[in-house]
Amino acid sequence: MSDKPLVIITRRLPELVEARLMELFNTRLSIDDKPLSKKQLIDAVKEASILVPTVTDKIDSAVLENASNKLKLIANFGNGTDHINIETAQKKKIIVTNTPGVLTEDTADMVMGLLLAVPRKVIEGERLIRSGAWEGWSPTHMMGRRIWGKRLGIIGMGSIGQAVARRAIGFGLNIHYHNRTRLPDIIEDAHKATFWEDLDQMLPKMDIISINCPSTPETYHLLSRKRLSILQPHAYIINTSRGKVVNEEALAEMLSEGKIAGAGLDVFEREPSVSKVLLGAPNTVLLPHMGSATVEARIEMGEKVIVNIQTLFNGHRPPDRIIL
Ligand code: 8YV
Repeated sequence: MSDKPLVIITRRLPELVEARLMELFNTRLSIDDKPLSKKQLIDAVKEASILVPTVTDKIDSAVLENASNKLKLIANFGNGTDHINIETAQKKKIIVTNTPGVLTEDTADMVMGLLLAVPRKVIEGERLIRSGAWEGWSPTHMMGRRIWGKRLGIIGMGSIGQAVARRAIGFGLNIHYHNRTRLPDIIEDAHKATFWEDLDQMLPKMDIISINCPSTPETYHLLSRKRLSILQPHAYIINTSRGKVVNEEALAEMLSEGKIAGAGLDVFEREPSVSKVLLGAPNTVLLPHMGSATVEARIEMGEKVIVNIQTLFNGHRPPDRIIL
């Protein structure tokens, strides 16, 4: 048995990343790639010096209260850390890091994929062909809505929001955004972006909404039933951030009733479960949380994790610390 600090990885990571983790550290890999149960997570925080979780591990205060003094770092494999109770971690002097920057462009690409797929009925068309029921071209068949010239309202204009704006400009969309803080003029000008301090004022003017803010207590149900009801009935919603930012039940009902034109969702409130109403809603494209699922992003996320661990072992502060 090694006396080096133990690094516990909760899920399978790309081969390259796992091999490097094994070379560098006393690493325990996940064999079966199943999300850890609460009991397994508690055992892990009791034993590990470093824990490498993912979005599927709920590291709440009940889990963290069981952490031994050995646990120095939770090096999250992913950007969002809403599944980790950072406050309790900080109280227990456990550093939490994430993997910023490396999944920005891929997530923004997925926003564009959904933003094109929903109004232009891409998936519906594909399903029709495969069903064998296509009877040929007709002037009024599969009519979607034009993207060019429409207003895109981005909620959360951090690096992913800005990457979406850069792409959306190329598709002729007019960029609007709501953010906790207004961006400097130079960034606003570069994105030809209009700032809305008041989300309630922005929402009824938009044709498409893209949610790109993190999930925090403040953003929980930011798109509440009330806010969803002030959207124009021809509006589309794209969410690649976190399901909890939208009242999913209200959204599903309003999609089914035709009060919102459509939605492209890569994230859900209770993953991996998706409500039946949402599954049956029209003009809705549902994806299994794959916004950052490229080989490149997942390797770079692994590299970030390794750098954070190695920096700590070298006696320095890991670069991607989450600070409340
Ligand atoms: C990751 C994500 O795949 O980084 C995030 O916040 O939502 C995803 O793109 C996931 O978090 C991995 O843990």
